[in-house]
Amino acid sequence: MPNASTPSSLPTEVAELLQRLGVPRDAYTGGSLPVRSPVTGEQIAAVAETSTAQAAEAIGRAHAAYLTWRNVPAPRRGELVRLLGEELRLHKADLGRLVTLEAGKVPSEGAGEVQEMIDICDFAVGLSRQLYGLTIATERAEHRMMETWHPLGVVGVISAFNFPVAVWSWNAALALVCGDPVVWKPSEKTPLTALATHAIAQRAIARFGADAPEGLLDLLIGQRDIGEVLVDDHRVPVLSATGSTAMGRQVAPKLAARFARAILELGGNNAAIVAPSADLDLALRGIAFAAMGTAGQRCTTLRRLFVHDSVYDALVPKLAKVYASVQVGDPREAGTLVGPLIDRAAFDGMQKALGECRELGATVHGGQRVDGIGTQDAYYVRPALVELKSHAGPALRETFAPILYVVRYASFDEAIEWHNAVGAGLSSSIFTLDMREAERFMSAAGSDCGIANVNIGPSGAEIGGAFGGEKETGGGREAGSDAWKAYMRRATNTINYSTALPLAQGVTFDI
Ligand code: UN1
Repeated sequence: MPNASTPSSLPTEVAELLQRLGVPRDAYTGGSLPVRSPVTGEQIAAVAETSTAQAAEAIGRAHAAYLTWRNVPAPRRGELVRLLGEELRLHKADLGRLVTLEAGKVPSEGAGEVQEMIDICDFAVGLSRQLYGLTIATERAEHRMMETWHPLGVVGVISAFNFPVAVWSWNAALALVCGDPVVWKPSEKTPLTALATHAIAQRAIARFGADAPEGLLDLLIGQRDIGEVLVDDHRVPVLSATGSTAMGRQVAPKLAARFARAILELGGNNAAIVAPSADLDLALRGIAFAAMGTAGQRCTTLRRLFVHDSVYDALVPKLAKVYASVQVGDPREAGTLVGPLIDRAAFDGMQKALGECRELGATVHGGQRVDGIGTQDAYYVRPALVELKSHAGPALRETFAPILYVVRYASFDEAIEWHNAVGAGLSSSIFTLDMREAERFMSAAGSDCGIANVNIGPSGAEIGGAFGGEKETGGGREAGSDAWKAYMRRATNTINYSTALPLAQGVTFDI
């Protein structure tokens, strides 16, 4: 295990990575925004911030780019995304490592995040030849009715620290093939991976050539006021925002007031049901990754577990053992599965929730700080498993930390009721071998989430499906399936190739 005496060359390694990834030195040295690595807690860079005036200028450039880019044929636009995917493949190791150092993810998850970017690029390249509209039967003779999909305009992207680059790519890869420029405001906690991604994308643009207008992809570094520029600017007809439900509550009314589209990916309070017939060994592994992976800092993290009375004693003590033994530590060390929390606020939020649990008389396994890694400003915790007497208290809200609340249930109806009794509606799972239960869970009367899985935890979705959720999760859908439609406008076209002018609904208007 690493300890405080391990000499840290982290800032040097970060600078080397940024250099290899093509980020100019003045973008990350001497700027006004300090960047801290959650791995050691030390400062690793000082990034130059975008002013609100510069942000507005970037939106202006992006809007001008839209006027050109929309006329480039979609399959040709797809070629740019193909090149982006190629550049990401070339830089996967370095960008993945930077995700580890800046966001604290363990290496396989850092690399996995870049793989998710590559996957969505591949998906979008295919999509660039499949932006299909329907041909619709018309009620009028010698007429044709069809729909066409057109580019919409500048797409604003506000992303969070926990998926510092993949969320941009879900939006950017689709937006680009759909004919839309992208202006991105990453989390102020993870600007370095954004700068690196931007540099990679600029290389793809340079290879693509003159068809790509200036301002097609832009990056705004800063705090909330910079995000607000994107929210308020009428030249941004669609905004994808990932973050807390509180953030969504601020953003959504402003977008609605100017009739912009909102793609909101907000909080999750994801649950799993472990039914009497569950394969408990598989459930144990599925739960462990979903609840402790990414140190509980995915929006899809498993936070609530409903275990049937008949299997509770066979499963929960084993789970408690895994919680006690899982390797928590510096993500640069081999074997680490649980890295650091992003910052002190995350640690304090976790301790507060655990305190409330103790007051409720819950049994709390783990949750304590793991010392001796990095500086005092690095926050490592043993994941917490909390056996609750009832589905109450902090289990009803999202705490962005590795806490898994476990509640015993007796009837399937009761489990479904508790499952749906929270504000968020992102992801969900059931572990069962009973097909009736599985189907009920996925039915209209089952899980109310945007994602409902069987014998898989709620996290770690592939990009081929539409990603997002209901209720306080915000209703947005990104990535696969037909999520692309949010980035385009639909026109319904009716063409008359007759010499008559029959009106719909049999209306006559003889002049
Ligand atoms: C997020 O946590 O913001 O399904 C996104 C997953 C990942 C994406 C999570 N593919 O867990």
